[in-house]
Amino acid sequence: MVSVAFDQEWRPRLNAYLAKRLTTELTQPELAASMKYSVLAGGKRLRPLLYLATVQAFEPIEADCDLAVAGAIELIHTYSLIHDDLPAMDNDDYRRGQLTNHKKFGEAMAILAGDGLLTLAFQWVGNAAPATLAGAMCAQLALASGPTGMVAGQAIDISATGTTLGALDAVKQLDALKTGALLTAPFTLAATRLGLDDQQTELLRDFGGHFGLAFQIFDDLQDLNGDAQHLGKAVHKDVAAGKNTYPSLLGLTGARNALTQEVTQARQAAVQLATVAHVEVTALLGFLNYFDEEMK
Ligand code: GRG
Repeated sequence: MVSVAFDQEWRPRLNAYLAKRLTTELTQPELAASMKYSVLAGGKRLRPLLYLATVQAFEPIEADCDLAVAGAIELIHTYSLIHDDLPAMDNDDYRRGQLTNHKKFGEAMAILAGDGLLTLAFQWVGNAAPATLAGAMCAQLALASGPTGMVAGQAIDISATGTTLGALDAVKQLDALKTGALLTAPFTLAATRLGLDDQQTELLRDFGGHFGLAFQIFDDLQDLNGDAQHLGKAVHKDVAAGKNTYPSLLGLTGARNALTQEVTQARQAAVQLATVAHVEVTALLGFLNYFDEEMK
């Protein structure tokens, strides 16, 4: 998925960092167990690795600061999954290959685990970021994850349940907030941490925006593969169920074309960034291989 050398170095370091801090810093045993259960269950670590890869394109990663910021992004992502799985939301039984948090620890503790992860993220960034940048980075994280970003997307999704949004633009807006905002956060946070100029920041945002859309289209296509043996039938099922997915709006070929287009645009943004900033973006481009399976 990511470039091999980058992944082999930073994925284990990030996982060890998360395990160590969650083991040493949390004092309430039941809450600690519940928070650790979901974070340490694994997951692709896409968002924190995107942050680290972006920083590394420009300068060496500073473990004390950058692992805290990367880890914080993963804490917020994990909180969102715990809350998304709750009976009041998606009511899911399994996540990351194991029982969902509320199935294991009960609903009340799962809510608190999510609350704990969300707030801990801001503690980590506030303490680890350079003093002159900590406020801005906390605000950026809030903007992406809170009521102007991911939480708003989730609210739109909940309000639209059972209705078909119908228009491609409406689905794009929903996804840009629900999954895209937190997927773009690694780039905006890295831009601030690195002190990038407006043009470089815009190109990174561009990469993040296209990556986020590609991620959602890919996720929709992959869901479909699991749904039925015959893809055409599965798309038809999505349409009949009023699902707001790219294949149900665009058809299978249309969704695959849209995925290819987003990946192409993300690649163009990264290549342009490499040119204007005179940096190496191999690790960033490596993330685009994630989508290969649906682009054959
Ligand atoms: C509850 C405030 C609140 C927000 C929830 C992220 C989210 C918003 C809901 C998740 C719903 C979902 C499964 C969307 C599909 C795309 C997605 C975000 C998948 C999960 O992210 P991955 O694939 O997960 O990066 P891992 O486990 O690999 O980290």
